[in-house]
Amino acid sequence: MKDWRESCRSRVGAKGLFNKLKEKLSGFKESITNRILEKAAGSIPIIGNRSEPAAAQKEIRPASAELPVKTPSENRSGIAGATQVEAVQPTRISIVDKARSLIFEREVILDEKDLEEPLWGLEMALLESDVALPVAEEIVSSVKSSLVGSRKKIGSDTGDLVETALRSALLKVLSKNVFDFDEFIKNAPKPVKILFVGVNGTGKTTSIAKVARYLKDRGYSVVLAAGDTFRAGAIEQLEIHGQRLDLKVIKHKTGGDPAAVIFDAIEYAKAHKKDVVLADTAGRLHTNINLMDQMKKIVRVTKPDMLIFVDEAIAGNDAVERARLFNESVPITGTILTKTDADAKGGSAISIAHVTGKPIIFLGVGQDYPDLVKFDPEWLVERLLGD
Ligand SMILES: Nc1nc2c(ncn2[C@@H]2O[C@H](COP(=O)(O)OP(=O)(O)O)[C@@H](O)[C@H]2O)c(=O)[nH]1
Ligand SMILES: [Mg+2]
Repeated sequence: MKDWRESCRSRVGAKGLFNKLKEKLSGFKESITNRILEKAAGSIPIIGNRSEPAAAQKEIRPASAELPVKTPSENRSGIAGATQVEAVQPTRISIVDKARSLIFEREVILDEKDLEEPLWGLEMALLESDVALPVAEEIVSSVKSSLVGSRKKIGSDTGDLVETALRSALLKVLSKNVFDFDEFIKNAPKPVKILFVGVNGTGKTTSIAKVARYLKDRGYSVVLAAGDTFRAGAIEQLEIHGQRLDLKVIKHKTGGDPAAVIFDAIEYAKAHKKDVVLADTAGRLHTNINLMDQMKKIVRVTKPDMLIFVDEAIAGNDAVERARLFNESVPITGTILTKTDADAKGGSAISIAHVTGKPIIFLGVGQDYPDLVKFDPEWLVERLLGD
């Protein structure tokens, strides 16, 4: 089978996932790199490798008045034996360019003061991208501790140095809570009961259909429970997915008790030896006490093996805050973050697991059934820092 990371890559392919954040991180890399080069330029006599001063001199010669002249033998593009002599045109070399050539294989020590401004810029960039404050602070402090103090060998890898610091800071916050959905399904007693909750319109029903397809593709039998008995048309919406995916949908009438529908779906799954029950619920706001109490009742009656909170990445900090409050009300297993294909900021994807202490399980990356990506911190970091 094709490596799933490869298939994720092709799924989101040209889509501009988290483009704005990506741009900001790249701006940060550039500002630190320039800072390092400026510092190196200002401190060459002190930090330069004293055993090679001549080499350093040679490097900057093009900036001086003494221009190198190509000899005929060096003039490789010329006709052999020709006596044509061609002067290299003087070029304006900036202090950063000069430093770049001088400091290759030399060392610069970055102190807190050097990093103050770029790190402030990084924190602002993260906050503007809807990364939650404690998460932004943790990323900044982790980048700072990898860059400050130790002697850094500066060469062609200056950009790599900053990228490595950013990469490990992001991975640290993203990898705190990882969860292998496939392993869980494989090992859990059947039927595995999965309940989907969240506010209205975030993509619960669509995500249920995507997860159903994901499980079907992996050989599991699935039953759908039409637990959104509140919204007109919600049962029909799930039924259409059921028809398309050839899955049994257990339903009652609109206005019925959602806990009873889901309970029936579980009984059906037991009787027919189905592997997984995916239960839909009505959208509810975390501020609506009655509906939050109803959710608690559904959980009490149906005892789900997984409680998945669904929210949309484009909601940014709101999504993170809702996840936190849902998790406080009924402990969630993790989150499906939808509509990442429409989210340029990426802040909720970076913050939600950290703030709730529960993993992101899948990302929704579009409206079609295969537009579901199993969450992988390394994959996300690659999207943010890769070319
Ligand atoms: N672009 C995009 N749209 C999505 C995604 N997930 C769901 N949607 C759309 O969001 C809208 C609401 O989805 P629905 O599943 O009905 O939300 P629910 O009210 O939470 O059940 C629909 O138009 C879906 O097609 C996603 O990952 N990307
Ligand atoms: Mg729905």
